[in-house]
Amino acid sequence: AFNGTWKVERNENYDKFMEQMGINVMKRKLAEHDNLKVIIEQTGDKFHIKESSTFRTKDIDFTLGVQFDYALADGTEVSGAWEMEGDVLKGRFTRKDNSKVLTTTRALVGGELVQSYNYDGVDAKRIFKKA
Ligand code: MYR
Repeated sequence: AFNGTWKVERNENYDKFMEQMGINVMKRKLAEHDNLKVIIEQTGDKFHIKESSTFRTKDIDFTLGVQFDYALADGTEVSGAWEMEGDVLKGRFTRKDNSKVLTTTRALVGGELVQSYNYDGVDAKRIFKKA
């Protein structure tokens, strides 16, 4: 059900979230308008994701429940895994530099893909529309 091409349409509290992540104001301004596009291909419990934005393009492969490494667009490295709970993807990732946890979910809400983020007490959302 997550399969498809998703383009970010709007953000909620994303600037505050990135600030909590320690990202400077110039990068935050650019990241707020990064035109993020994710192409999701799920086959069973395996996912292939093509991420593209004004910062980079990147291919990611993961299997539900299996830990993998990922670098955020600013270079911050995390390690963690996605799990499926009902119809919701739940991710739990740990920053390698400070061991703090970043949790994230992906859910389909009214035809939109809603990705939520939590880091160090700050929540944000990015909402994607199907291309
Ligand atoms: C994916 O499923 O797209 C790849 C794995 C994602 C791992 C964690 C995502 C956290 C992204 C946070 C970005 C916030 C930048 C401050």
